[in-house]
Amino acid sequence: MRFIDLRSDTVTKPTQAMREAMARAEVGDDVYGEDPTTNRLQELAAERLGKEAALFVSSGTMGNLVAILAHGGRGDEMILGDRSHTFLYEGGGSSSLAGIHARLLPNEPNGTLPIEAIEGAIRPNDVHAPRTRLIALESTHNRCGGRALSPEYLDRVGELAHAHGIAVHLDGARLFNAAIALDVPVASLAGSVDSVMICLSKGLGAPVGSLLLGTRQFIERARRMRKLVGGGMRQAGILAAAGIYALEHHMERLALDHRNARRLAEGIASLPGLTLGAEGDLRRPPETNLVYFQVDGAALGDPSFDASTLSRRLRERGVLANPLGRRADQMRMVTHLDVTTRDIDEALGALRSSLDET
Ligand code: TLP
Repeated sequence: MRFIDLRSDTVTKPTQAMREAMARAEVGDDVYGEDPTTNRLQELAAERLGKEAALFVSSGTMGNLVAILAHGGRGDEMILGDRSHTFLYEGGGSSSLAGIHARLLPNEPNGTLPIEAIEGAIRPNDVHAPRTRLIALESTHNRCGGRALSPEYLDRVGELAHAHGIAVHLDGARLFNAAIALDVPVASLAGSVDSVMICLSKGLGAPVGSLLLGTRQFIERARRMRKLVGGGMRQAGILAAAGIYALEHHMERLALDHRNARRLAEGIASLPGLTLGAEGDLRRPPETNLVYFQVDGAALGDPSFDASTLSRRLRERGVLANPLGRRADQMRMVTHLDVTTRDIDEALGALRSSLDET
């Protein structure tokens, strides 16, 4: 059975052309800095994002961890959002491996942290307090419905942070989606942050890999940290070739994923028992490729019907989507390279018939 897999944009498989680029890749030992394809990927990404240097890492989680390790030291503090991926889904690596203390601020529904709240959370220079070293942002913001942070907001946070000698790290796992949605060059979203992590294996469709970008000096420190956590790769050019292919061929097409997400959202909004939108931000159409909705069994006359039940029924109909939330009252569907507009219409059909069963 062929599944329409809407669980995440991480599930994309390399295209034939991408596989061919991988097979052709010239390789060397990247721990010696001798892999020509990895070097080319790093240069290409640095140029696209307007940063001095880049480092290829195995995953987004590793990119964020390596950034945190390179920015801070044990007992330093990092300001970040309570819905951020780094806080929720990275195994607590910032505290357990980097020894960084987290100062959580509630995310606004649009993924921002209010400027005044950030300012208020910066520690005074006092022996009792940890030192605020880092502010971590995320764009697009996954749990805030895939919303994109504006260049103006990023500039304001950068200004505030730098006035206090604090660095800013941006989890840009889906930064290209943000650039497409805002219709701005991706470099305009990275200009005022000190480091940025981008993922190649989400909407861009590479099988593996992320990049961490920043100044040359920062990337040198990050390279040491990557080795420390076991992330030094050898003939990584095979993977980097997929990344180059993705950057060169798969960026513009993200607009199609966004259109598909809106089509899916419009269909969902018309179904009983489902309310479009991420928690705290209902009925908002998606800006990018993440479609969140709430599942209300009571409204369908069956309080036991939740997102887990819906997920099971969808699977029986060839559609994969994950339930979310402690009470399984939410669901996320993600559009990507391996999902066509026709698949979206089929998925809507499967949703409709799953609800009709109740
Ligand atoms: N997100 C995954 C899951 O971990 C939830 C997904 O399916 O969305 N930052 C952000 C904003 C992310 O969404 C993710 C992955 C990461 C970092 C981590 O990337 P990987 O999975 O490559 O470690």
